[in-house]
Amino acid sequence: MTPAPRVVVLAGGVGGSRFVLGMRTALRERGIDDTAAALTVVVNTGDDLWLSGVRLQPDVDSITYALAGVNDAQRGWGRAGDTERVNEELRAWGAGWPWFTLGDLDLGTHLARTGWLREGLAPSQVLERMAARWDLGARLLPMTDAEVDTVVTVREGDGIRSMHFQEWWTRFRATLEPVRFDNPGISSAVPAPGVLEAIAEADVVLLAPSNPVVSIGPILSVPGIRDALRAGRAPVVGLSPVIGGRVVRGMADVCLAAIGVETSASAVAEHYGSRGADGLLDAWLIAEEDEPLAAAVAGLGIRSLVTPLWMTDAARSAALAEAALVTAGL
Ligand code: FO1
Repeated sequence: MTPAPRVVVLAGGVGGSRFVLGMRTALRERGIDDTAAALTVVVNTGDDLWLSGVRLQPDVDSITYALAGVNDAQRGWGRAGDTERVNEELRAWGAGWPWFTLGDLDLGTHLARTGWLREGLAPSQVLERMAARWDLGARLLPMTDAEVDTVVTVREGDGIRSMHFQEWWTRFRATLEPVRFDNPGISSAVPAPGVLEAIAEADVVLLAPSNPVVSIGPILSVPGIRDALRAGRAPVVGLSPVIGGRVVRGMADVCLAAIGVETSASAVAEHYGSRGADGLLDAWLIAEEDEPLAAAVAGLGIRSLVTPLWMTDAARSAALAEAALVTAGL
């Protein structure tokens, strides 16, 4: 029995959740029972925000709920079958954001988390406590315990203004042209406990097909994480979030344009860079539709694997995760 591979996945919310579920299944199908010992997920916390006095961690909650099987799979966030009685009352009070829905069960999460934060627990300790409620089959770590919410600066008329990422995303649906994304305070943040150790001990580190700018980007911006990936012995394997010139979810193309990256599988690979050229990637998984780009990816010094990338169901997600492990030689 070969020892279980130690897999680290850097992930955002919705695309990340699907891939992480697929990886858990792929490891189980390899006969690994204790997948939590084999699979560590480093989660983006740039989407986090304070609202109505509670701390929300959307990507952390999306992945936790998905692994627990209690997520609202249609919306991609929040709890299955949730209700909105408290939300209606918050609206009646004019509290919070009228365009942002806080479900009743979801509020339970935010209240529990906020209470523990106020008692002095760090976000990573809160996550460990919350994750223990379910048998998630993976270890979840926030990228950092510091508050580094993403701020989007947008062009509006002939001026520019900044807003929390969540307002840009949920109120304006990313329709205001972004000119830059920042995570104030991130330069003095440190990786959450366990993150650097997990990367150092990993047999493979995977960049999930999440938004390269607002999901994977903040993780790589936490001081020490990029260097740990480059210094580590584990191959870094990325999965393209772009298929056939289109982003799979969300408004990643708008984000990519803001940082001058064209929406193509090869351009995102170039954005992450090859390990040999001061970048991160050893390998890059692209969709069959993008097979013509394989040569361009190879030209970057990055091994590419053409494989089905659409995670249309659990089996496809597991097959993709298995392909990523094989690409890493596992
Ligand atoms: N997204 C929306 O488009 N509208 C909402 O009202 C909304 C509420 C919400 C509440 C909790 C939570 O964890 C996520 C929520 N999201 C909502 C999704 C959120 O904006 C995204 O999950 C990520 O931050 C982007 O990936």
